[in-house]
Amino acid sequence: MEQPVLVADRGGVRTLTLNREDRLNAANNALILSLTDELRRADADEGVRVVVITGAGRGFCAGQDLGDVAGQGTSFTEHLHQTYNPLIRTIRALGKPVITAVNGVAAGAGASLALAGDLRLWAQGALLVEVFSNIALIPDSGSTWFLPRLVGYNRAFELMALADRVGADEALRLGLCEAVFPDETFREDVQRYAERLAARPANALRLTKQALSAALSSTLDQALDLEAELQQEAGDHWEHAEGVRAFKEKRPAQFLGG
Ligand code: T3D
Repeated sequence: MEQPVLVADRGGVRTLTLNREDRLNAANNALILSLTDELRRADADEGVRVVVITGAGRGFCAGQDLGDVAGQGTSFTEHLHQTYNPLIRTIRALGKPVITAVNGVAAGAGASLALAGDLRLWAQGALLVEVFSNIALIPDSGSTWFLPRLVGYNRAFELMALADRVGADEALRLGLCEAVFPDETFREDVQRYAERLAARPANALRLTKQALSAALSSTLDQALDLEAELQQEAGDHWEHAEGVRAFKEKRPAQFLGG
C-alpha cells in the first residue's frame, strides 16, 4: 500500500508530503493519523528544526475524503475528536515551527490545515476554499478559530457561507499567507525559506511560539507574566550567550549545534 505521508529530511527541515495525489490529497483516517504521528516523531527528533507540510501533485489537501465520510460507524463528533482535532492541536503545540506549504487547492479541512501553520507559504496557483457549506457542513478543524482572527468575523462568514475561492494574491492581501512563490520554483523556494528558519535559534523560537500561542487567549497581564517566565528560560540557554558574543565579535551568530 502507498504511504499516505512521505517523509524527507534536508538541512534540518523535515518535509511531510500528503500523498494521495489522485484525490487531491483528500484526507482519510490513514492520512490524518499518519500525519499526526509524523509530526510527533519530528518533534522528538533533535535533528529536525523545522517541519514543512505540503501536498503531492497539484493539490494541497481537498479536505475530508468524501468517499470515506463520518456517519459510517463513527459520529461526526467522535471522528473530529479522534482525527482532525488531535492533528491541529499537535501542529499548534509542536515545539518547532511548522510551515504549511500550500502548493495547490486547500479545501474544507484542508483549508483549516493550511491556516494552522505557524508560517504559511503559497504557490501562485494555490487557492483556499471554505467548502464545507457546499455539502451543508460547518467549518471544522480550526477554521472557525483561525479565519475570523485573520480576516474578521464578517469576511470569515462570507467566505464560509459562499464558499468562494481565495487565490494567492488575495490570500497575501488578507493575511492568509506570509509569502507567495512561483509555481515552477515553489518547492525549492519553500526549502530555502525553511532552511533560513532552521538556522535561527531553535530554543528561542520554541519559547516564542509558546508565548504567542498563549497570548492569543490571555490578558495583557497574563502575557507579561508569561514573557517574564519564559525570558528566563531563553536567557539561561546557550543560544543567548552565543547571540550576545556574536554581536560583540561582529560576526553572524551560530545557532546550529550547541
Ligand atoms: O467526517 C467528518 O469528520 C466531517 C469533516 C469534514 C471536513 C471536510 O473537509 S468537509 C469538506 C470535504 N471536501 C470537499 O467537499 C471538497 C470536494 N472537492 C471539491 O470541491 C473540488 O474537488 C476542489 C475544489 C477541491 C478541486 O476542484 P478541481 O476542479 O480542481 O478538481 P476535481 O476534478 O473536482 O477533483 C480531482 C479529483 O479529486 C476528482 O476525482 P476524479 O473525478 O478525477 O476521479 C475528485 O473526485 C477528487 N476529489 C476532490 N476532492 C475530493 C475528492 N475525492 C474525495 N474526497 C474529496 N474531498
